[in-house]
Amino acid sequence: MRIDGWFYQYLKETESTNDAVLAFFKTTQAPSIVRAEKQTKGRGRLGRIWAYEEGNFFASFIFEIKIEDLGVFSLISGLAVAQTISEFFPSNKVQIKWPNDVLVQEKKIGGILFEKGPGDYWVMGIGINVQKTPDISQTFYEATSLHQEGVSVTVDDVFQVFVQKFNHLKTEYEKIGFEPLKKEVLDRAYNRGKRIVVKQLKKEIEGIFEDIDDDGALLIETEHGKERILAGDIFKKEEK
Ligand code: BT5
Repeated sequence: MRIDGWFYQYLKETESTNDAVLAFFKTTQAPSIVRAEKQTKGRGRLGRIWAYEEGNFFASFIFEIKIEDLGVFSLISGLAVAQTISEFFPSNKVQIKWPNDVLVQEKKIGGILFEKGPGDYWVMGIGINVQKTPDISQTFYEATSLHQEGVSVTVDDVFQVFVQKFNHLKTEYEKIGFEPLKKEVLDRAYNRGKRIVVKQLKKEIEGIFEDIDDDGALLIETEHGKERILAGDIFKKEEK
């Protein structure tokens, strides 16, 4: 089956749609999507888990990305999730926590995982809490769902809107570049202008979140000057 130019497969259950889409791609050899009703071993970055609850959204997209565009696609994917949620919800409340966590009222409602596929292909896995908020109290994020925020919508509607938003942003980027899209990313950016701590595997960097560059990197002003950051988790520096 095809949807808006993508080969499409729907699964009742799978361990991770990021793995399932790689298997599907072996048969399609073209941009493809796998969506699953149930995901039993969903993952986040750095070996973290992505919690499953019934009625939530789990899908992975595989398509070609030039390595130099990866940072921008990472942000565009978050923007597409934010725009999708905004379709059902007052948009000024939906924020992007760099690079691509999507927050409502400072709580995480959507997450994205990019993983390398064959050749120039990359897998973009999207999780959105639609009907239920998972209990992730053991971890450092608070979570929410569209349902918890008072929005009643089906996962099919969320999927349809997401594909449309993502296709549109991808085409815009390919036609006119990142500059016009960057403005919306910055307008929605959580903690912009604030003092933040960026946690990386082996270090923490503290500074003011000033900007995002044309490659999607985070620019922060630290006590040693400007730093350009390509990966990490950002936290608000708690005021004392
Ligand atoms: C992410 O990782 O946010 C990427 C999540 C990607 C999930 C999709 S679902 C479809 C596809 N198939 C997969 O196997 N994965 C992708 P990260 O930034 O590392 O955040 C992980 C952290 O988010 C966890 O440690 C928890 O604190 C929190 N978390 C886990 N599940 C959550 C949920 N359902 N809602 C909100 N927060 C969650």
